[in-house]
Amino acid sequence: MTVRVGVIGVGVMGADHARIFAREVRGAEIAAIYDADAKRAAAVASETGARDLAASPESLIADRNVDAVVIASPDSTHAPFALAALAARKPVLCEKPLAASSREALEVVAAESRLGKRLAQVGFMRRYDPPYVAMKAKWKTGALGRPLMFHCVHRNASAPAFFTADMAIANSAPHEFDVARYMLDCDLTEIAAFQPASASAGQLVKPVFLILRSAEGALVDVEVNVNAAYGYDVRGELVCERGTVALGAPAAIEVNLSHTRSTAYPEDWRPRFAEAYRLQDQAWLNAIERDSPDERAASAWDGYAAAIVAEAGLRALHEGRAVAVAMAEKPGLYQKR
Ligand code: ISE
Repeated sequence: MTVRVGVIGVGVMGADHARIFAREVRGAEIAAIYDADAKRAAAVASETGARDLAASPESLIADRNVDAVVIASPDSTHAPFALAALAARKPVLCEKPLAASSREALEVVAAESRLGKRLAQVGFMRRYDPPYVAMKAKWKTGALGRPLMFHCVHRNASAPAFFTADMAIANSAPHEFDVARYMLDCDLTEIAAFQPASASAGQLVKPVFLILRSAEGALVDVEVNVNAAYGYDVRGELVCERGTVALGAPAAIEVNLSHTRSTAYPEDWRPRFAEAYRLQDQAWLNAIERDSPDERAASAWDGYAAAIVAEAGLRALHEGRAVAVAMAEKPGLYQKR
């Protein structure tokens, strides 16, 4: 089976997904591309062999030659396009965040529940990253005992001038919120947020330090530092009752030169998570072929969960106190079977 994929938005991530579907996975072809920048759409279409340039996102979703839709347009458009794809009963892979607010994410959850079928997957690709997967498999063997703490570090080399501390919580940290829920197999119930004093206050966004509690009582701490300067660096260590398990550096080479041993850091997340994106996109295609969701996939409910934790985190930062995460009731469609 060949899934005919339509891609809405071919900026950084959309263009990457289009290349992955065209060249790096089995069972897909790029049927149509839409981007608000027509030149960019044409360039990615010719690079990926796309058959069609759609006139609008709506016409791409409605196109009978498009079986499934990737949404990688600006964040505020994710939920409306996801809802349109669900209305057309087409599987959708939506880049994170699923929606601009938890309320809007719940609309996607409600629409999918009404369909009675999980058709939406959110692009929380870390669930497919081999080191995170191995970390989870290790503690699940039982040898380490129960998880007590999960230390997370998320550093970007630099952030654009418009980036704010709120965006560090609403846009960057959701990766950790999702991977913590995935790793610990339970929800996050409380969050507190702090920022250090800094000599360069007022210039660059300072790091944000988050402490969360899980439903089973484990603690999660997350450093989000969007102006770390030295490179892209994601770390994680799970501290369990009898030992710990930490992420290694995948695909990093070690150089010995001039009396020094060194490893390089990438400029952004794409090299670090290249394999995770590939595995995620392949799993999405396989799920479409099987007509049942991938068990590791982030569902619309997971997209909602990340959004509601981020909203509690923003309140925690602004109000200077720990805030409880008030999750809606989980619809039956998303209960584990
Ligand atoms: C960026 O916004 C992303 O979405 C990437 O997936 C993430 O790894 C990166 O750190 C973020 O800045």
